[in-house]
Amino acid sequence: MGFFEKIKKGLTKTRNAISGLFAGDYEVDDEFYDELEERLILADLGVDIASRAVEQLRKDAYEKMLTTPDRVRAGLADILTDILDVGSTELKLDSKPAMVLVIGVNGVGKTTTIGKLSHQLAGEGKRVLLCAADTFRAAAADQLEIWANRADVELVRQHEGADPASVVYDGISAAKARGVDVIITDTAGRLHNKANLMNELGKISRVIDRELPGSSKEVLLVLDATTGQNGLIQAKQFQQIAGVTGIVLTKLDGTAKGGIVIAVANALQIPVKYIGVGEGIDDLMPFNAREFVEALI
Ligand SMILES: Nc1nc2c(ncn2[C@@H]2O[C@H](COP(=O)(O)OP(=O)(O)OP(=O)(O)O)[C@@H](O)[C@H]2O)c(=O)[nH]1
Ligand SMILES: [Mg+2]
Repeated sequence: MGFFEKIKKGLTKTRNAISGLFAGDYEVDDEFYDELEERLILADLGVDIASRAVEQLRKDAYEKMLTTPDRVRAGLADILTDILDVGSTELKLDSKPAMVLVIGVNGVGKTTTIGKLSHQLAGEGKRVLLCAADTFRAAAADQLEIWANRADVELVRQHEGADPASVVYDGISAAKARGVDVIITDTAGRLHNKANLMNELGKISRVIDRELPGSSKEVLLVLDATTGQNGLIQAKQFQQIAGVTGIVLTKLDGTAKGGIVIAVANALQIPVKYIGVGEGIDDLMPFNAREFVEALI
């Protein structure tokens, strides 16, 4: 199944709510735009972007004489795709080894995403090593180990309670010694407002920069799409501490309304690189802005 089919199902409710407005053949008026703005806000785009997008749409519609709902819809799709276009959606993994650091609050899907991503990278012929820097609970490393086995990739772990930064150090040493292409580091879920845990993340980041100077480093912030606008606040804090290079939005197969993808990309000017559309190993899709917008509206 392609990107479009996979996300289309999860976004059915949002799409139905928005696209109902575009059905039929009538002349659009002020009331139409007001209603559209409201429906975009309800779809989790946030007040800011919803009003900006609709304002732009009114202008475009006037200039390009888009008078039918059908053509206005196409105009809106262009605007939303533009908002999502804030940088390359591909992972930059040029050095050997390259580092992918995966961060986010509790339970958003970090470990699962790592399992799926290692499967993809291994499928491309890359040698992948997982680094279990979530030492908070023993079960966390066990969970990562299960994914390592499923994806048939390597794993470095220590005992429960070990210093996460030292696990990262070990992982990097092992990767260098073994000729690994990509290290993917799992971290403990942490609330963005817990200072000591955020500092720990800063320390991990510094170890990576020290041990892998000049190497490719992707910092993927995983956000649960069903948490809506709260994801925005989390993202800003993580961005400050760890310099996020890409967003992964998970659970878009569930009750998520989808608009949060646009809100986050816009607020942070960080590209969405992947979306999670299920719990299985194949349920991670590289992000495609145009197709996402088409599925959304
Ligand atoms: N439906 C759905 N469930 C997902 C997706 N990604 C992860 N999950 C589920 O979300 C739950 C939490 O996933 P984890 O990968 O353990 O999340 P985590 O961020 O590592 O959690 P902590 O390490 O405790 O912070 C699990 O039940 C996953 O199966 C997704 O894209 N869709
Ligand atoms: Mg985890």
